Amino acid sequence: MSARIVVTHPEPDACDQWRDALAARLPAFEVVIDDGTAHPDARYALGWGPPPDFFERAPTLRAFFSAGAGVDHLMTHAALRDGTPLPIYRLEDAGMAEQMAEYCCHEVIRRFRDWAGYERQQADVRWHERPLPDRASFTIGLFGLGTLGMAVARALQGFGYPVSAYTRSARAIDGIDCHHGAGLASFLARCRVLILLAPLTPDTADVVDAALLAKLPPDAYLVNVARGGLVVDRDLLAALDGGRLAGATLDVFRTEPLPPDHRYWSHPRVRLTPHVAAMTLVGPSAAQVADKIRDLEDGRAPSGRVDPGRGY
Ligand code: NDP
Ligand code: OXD
Repeated sequence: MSARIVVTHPEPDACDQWRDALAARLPAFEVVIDDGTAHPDARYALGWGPPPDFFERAPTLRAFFSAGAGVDHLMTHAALRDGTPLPIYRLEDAGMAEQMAEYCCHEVIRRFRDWAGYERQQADVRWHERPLPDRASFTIGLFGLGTLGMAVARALQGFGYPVSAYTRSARAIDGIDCHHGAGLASFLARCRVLILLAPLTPDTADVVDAALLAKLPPDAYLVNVARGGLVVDRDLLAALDGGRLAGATLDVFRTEPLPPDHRYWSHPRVRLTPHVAAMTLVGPSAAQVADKIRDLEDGRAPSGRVDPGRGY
């Protein structure tokens, strides 16, 4: 009997796509979609937000693969949140880095070139050149400089923007002004646009609060493409209402879908998208997961293993 891989995902279409993509790349395996029954002999599983009893029903797993780059959906799972010996692997780029760079550059350029101002002028039938800010002092700050953050940083540098970054550990990267630890305040003080691209962990939960926002330059702009849980919504709304922050582009929220009565939907200083900054591409992602499964089968250690102590 062939070894089994179980796919668990809240969206039925995604289950079908992952099952077919993995089965095509791993013919020696039987790939099945979780149907809520026991999987006494499953060797690997892949997915997003597994049901509460999933790990009890699949006690023989050798690894779980996240169907995304983020693993907060696993690190907060009741069976895993107190630390887990089960190896968890995350997606690394797999076609997301390019999308994330595109999304963030779009928002930065929109702010830098003041396209919103030109849209207002068009509505007023007004021909007027708006001033261009000094590019050399228009620093873009990245809170998190991992696989996706690096792609964003390099793309922004391609347009000539100075890039600063704040990370959990000390980093030294050519051309990027790197900060960590107590360097948070000096990092924030130069961010004309602050982009959040760190995972949601106990250390980053609620990190963007009133105190942090107050350390940004007046008229700064926020882009959150990480997780909604990094931001204290009440404090962000207060900073936007008071004009302390010029605006925010939000792709991720504490509750998704964002409830229809949430103030973000209609706030004049908020632009929002429904968690699409970098979408999982099943083809390249399944190819990456298949490579990792082959590595494990052959006794090699694949990259992208989550450190449960760090939470990412
Ligand atoms: P990585 O694990 O490659 O990078 C994470 C980065 O965050 C690292 O630089 C890490 O620091 C930094 N970090 C972690 N903890 C902290 C902290 N306490 N303070 C400051 N920095 C911290 O992740 P990816 O780049 O692949 O993905 C980042 C996140 O993007 C994902 O976790 C996910 O939440 C989100 N995402 C959103 C998508 C969307 O469509 N909106 C799509 C895909 C991902 P260090 O370098 O020291 O380790
Ligand atoms: C991810 C995401 O983590 O889609 O990949 O947010």
